[in-house]
Amino acid sequence: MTQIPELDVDPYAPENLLNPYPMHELMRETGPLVKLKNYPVYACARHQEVQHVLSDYENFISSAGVGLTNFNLETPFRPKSLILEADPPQHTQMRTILSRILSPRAVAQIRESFAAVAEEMVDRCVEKGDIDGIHDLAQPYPLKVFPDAVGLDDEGRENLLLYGDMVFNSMGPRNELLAKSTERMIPVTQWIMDHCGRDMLRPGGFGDQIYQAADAGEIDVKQAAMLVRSFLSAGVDTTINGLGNALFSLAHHPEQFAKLHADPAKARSAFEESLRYESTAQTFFRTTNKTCDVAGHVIPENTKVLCMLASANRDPRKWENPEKFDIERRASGHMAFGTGIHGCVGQVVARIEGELVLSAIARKVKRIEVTGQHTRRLNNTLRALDTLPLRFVPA
Ligand code: OVV
Repeated sequence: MTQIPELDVDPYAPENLLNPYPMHELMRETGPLVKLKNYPVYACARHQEVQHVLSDYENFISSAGVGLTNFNLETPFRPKSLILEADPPQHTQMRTILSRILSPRAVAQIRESFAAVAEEMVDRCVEKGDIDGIHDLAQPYPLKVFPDAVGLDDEGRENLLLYGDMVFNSMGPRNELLAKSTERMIPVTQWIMDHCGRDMLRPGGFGDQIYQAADAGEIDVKQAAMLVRSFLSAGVDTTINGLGNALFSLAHHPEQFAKLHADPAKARSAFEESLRYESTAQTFFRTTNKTCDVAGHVIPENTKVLCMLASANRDPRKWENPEKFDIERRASGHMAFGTGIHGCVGQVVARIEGELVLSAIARKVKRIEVTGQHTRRLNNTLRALDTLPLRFVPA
């Protein structure tokens, strides 16, 4: 058996967070499985191996954390998520509840209200003309519709942004980025936990529906609060940057935007392609439960395996012209939502947010112009924009 190649790359170095694509190519072309020199982890960057590791939940577990930190060796950054950082059968029980609340049927009921907000916000952007794609649209939209659907009050929602940034930074090393985002950890965590209580959640919303599962005896109230925490952790920063990355990709590919404008029904596939092309969640880890085999290589027990989702989404073994942003391609099979039992439980909600906003833009905007240099917000896990100066030329 051949030796596993060792690579001297740091996925968390600022230059790689700013532009991860050369590093992805190096990792993919070095082999199906590589070892990192700077961290005690193995990594896979090709589509096939990422899919393998994420699908094999019995060998590649989540309960030791899905970030760089191995919870068998170090204390978690916060009490473990009951769904993200859990394995069957505990995971299955929680997943059943959240998938029911976020099912296509349930989400169909909120579609109209999500659409109304998208129309209104895009109208305001068109009136302004010169906008910041992040601050005027990609951020306010999810920050309005998702917490509304969960059933939160309007006040203090900026805490959701700070908390999301913290949670996703905590999946990387304890670097400057984590230190900076945890400066306000105590009050932000306090706000989040306070807002996981039933008294803070509007009757009938997603949050309240979790408590209804507690009423039915499926879980206890402490578990219910922790599941609300999962919604507040995973539902905002992800969709903000999914939308931001979609706007970025469309603004930088005017010929693709022209196709969307000509046929707004392409909004859904345009959003899907932008998830493939600029994946919001760049990485997740698993931990080996026993000695494992990946692509003919042996990985020892209790070892972290880094899955490069965004790299799998540009693997030429899987995709034709992966570097081309093409809203007409079939982007299904991408790893941006993960796959398997831990595949994003909120993906139905994420997709309608993307579809509704892109559909409104497609109809109301003739052309998107880039009017200045965008800036990035570096995060250990998320591909995130800070600013995106654009002009929406009205249709
Ligand atoms: C997918 C995801 C990201 C961050 C947090 C959680 C889930 C959670 O369950 O708390």
